[in-house]
Amino acid sequence: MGAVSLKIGDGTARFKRASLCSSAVNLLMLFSVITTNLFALYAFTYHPTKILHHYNHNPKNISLVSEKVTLILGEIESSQKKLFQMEKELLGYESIDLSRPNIANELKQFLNHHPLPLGKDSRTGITEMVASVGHSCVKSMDLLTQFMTYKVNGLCPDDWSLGQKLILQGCEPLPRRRCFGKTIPKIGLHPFPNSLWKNVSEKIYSWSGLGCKNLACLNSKKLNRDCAGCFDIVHGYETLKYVKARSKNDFLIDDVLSMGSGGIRIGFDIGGGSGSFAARMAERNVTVVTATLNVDAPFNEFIAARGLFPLYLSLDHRFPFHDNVFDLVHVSNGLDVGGRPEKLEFLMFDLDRVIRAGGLLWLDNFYCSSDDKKRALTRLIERFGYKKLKWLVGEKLNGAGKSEVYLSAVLQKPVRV
Ligand SMILES: *[C@@H]1O[C@H](CO)[C@@H](O)[C@H](O)[C@H]1NC(C)=O
Ligand SMILES: *[C@@H]1O[C@H](CO)[C@@H](O)[C@H](O)[C@H]1NC(C)=O
Ligand SMILES: CC(=O)N[C@H]1CO[C@H](CO)[C@@H](O)[C@@H]1O
Repeated sequence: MGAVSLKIGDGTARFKRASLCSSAVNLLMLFSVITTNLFALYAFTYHPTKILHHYNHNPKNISLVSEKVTLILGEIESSQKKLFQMEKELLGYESIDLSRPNIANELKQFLNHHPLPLGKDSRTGITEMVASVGHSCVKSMDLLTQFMTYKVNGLCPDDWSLGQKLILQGCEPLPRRRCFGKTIPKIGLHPFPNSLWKNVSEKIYSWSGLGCKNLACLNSKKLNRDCAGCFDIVHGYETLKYVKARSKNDFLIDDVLSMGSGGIRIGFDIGGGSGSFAARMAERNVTVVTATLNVDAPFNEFIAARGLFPLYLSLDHRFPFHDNVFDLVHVSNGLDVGGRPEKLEFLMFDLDRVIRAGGLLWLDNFYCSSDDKKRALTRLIERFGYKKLKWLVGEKLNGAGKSEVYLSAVLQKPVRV
């Protein structure tokens, strides 16, 4: 069985390759651009005139000319194909080689292309069904094979954390499976909106693969910059967030809502911890989707138990929303992408894409590890031409008594023509 190439270009590209590799790709791209242009120059400027001049006493020879041009074009096409192939090999995402040994049979089943029974679909132009799986999965074949080893129609192994590990390694989206996921009885769920701020039995969450096995343990930890004790939604600081400011960097939800032109009805929260932002918004009749993985805690299940909408998605994935849909996007430290400027740019452009004109981008206590970083972020934001409705750079002391710089801002997306 030969290699099965994967669908690429669906926005799942990761940016984890070594910079050496990306500069090689850049060089290739440059080379490709130059050769293409040279060929074009050759084909359309210099050569034809010469040929035409040579044969212009007989118009029938024009077919000879067009023959030559066709040859040249064929030459261009084949060299572009070669370059494309080289580039793919460098990036390492050409295909998952299903012929190699120890590949799970279910992975082969899932990835095999299925020709459409009636040939080409006239509406979409596609001729076969392809399965969508992250191209970086090819780098985690052992884990992926483990993930795809299960009994068809049986119970899936209790391995959600294995799936998440793959996602964190860039294997996103994961392949689909044909086994039944583990179910946990969801007993004692409260009706909405009471569910927003009420405890439920912690037995309804999946604790496998997690260091903590209960909420008390989670609450004693700083799980990330936006979640220190964030699972205590009855007594904790979580109950004050967005309605009572601790520092001038904390904007209040009602203040921000009053800035939205045309009304704020739907929003997207990135890195939203246990979902309290969406909960406060729900109380104001605003529907917010909260994007989070389950790193170190059952964030998704917790958010869902509150009657809110969790979106299990890494930040490296293109947002699964159409352009210009959200009235508001709220981002806290999710934007922290490890100092790769181009990565932050891709993220910002994708954020910008999903916000509607006149919609708001709320940067909430974004931690700037250095002055350079703050300047870079400021320059990037200014490039988008947002109106700064609020802009505040503040300092806070961290646990170790060291001062840290935070940026909070409410920005309004302009109408671009
Ligand atoms: C709710 O759960 C938290 C743990 O997350 C606990 O500390 C708190 O006492 C519980 N509150 C009530 C009213 O049961
Ligand atoms: C939310 O919607 C309900 C039902 O339409 C309404 O009764 C309530 O006043 C609204 N709340 C706010 C804060 O707008
Ligand atoms: C150089 C060349 O091939 N010239 C040809 C142009 O076309 C005439 C008629 O078709 C031929 O007789 C020539 O040989």
